[in-house]
Amino acid sequence: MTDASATAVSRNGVSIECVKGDIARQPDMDAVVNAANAQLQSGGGVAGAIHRAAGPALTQECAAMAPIRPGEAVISGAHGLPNRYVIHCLGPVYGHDGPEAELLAACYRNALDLAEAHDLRAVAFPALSTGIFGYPMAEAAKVAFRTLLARARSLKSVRHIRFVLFDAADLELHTWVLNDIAGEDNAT
Ligand code: AR6
Repeated sequence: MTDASATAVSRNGVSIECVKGDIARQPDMDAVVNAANAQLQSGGGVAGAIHRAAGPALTQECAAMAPIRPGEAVISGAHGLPNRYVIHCLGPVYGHDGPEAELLAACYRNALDLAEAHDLRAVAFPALSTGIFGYPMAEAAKVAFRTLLARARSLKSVRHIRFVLFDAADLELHTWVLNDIAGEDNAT
């Protein structure tokens, strides 16, 4: 379950919130996003939590869609997870896959496009690329929220975007960046 709701910003009837919690425990979301590897197999961090909770059927389903490239997103069933779908994104490895910001933004856009194509209302994201892939968290948060706020203006089915952060410091940083970017965005 979600531990704490920190902040929410609304654009065009779409709410974007940051919470502290585990991406594999978001039962009120239609889809959760996986910080995947190219082969769409289990791993550490988010991918480990999602594949453990979903079970081996997720790995089997994903094998047919692999490999994917940085910036790409694909969708699968959720199997043992309490959601309808998993959207798998391959974020850029910082300092290796470039241009990083464009590839990271593409992940968020492509994930939302898949959610729209499946008429989903609520989608939860982890902070893609900020763990094993080494993207500095503040920089990644700016890319993520700029992309989500811009895309929120044209979303038709998605109404609720949740950003799930693993610990209190990450939540605090994301809350700050979301409010800052939402303020900039209001000023334009
Ligand atoms: N719920 C929410 N956030 C989490 C969770 C969780 N259960 N676990 C970790 N985080 P990462 P990446 C945070 O490494 O950087 C995988 O093994 C974590 O603190 O999962 O995109 C794949 O197989 C960090 O801030 O994703 C790939 O090879 C963020 O989620 C590679 O790692 C992302 O961390 C992907 O690396």
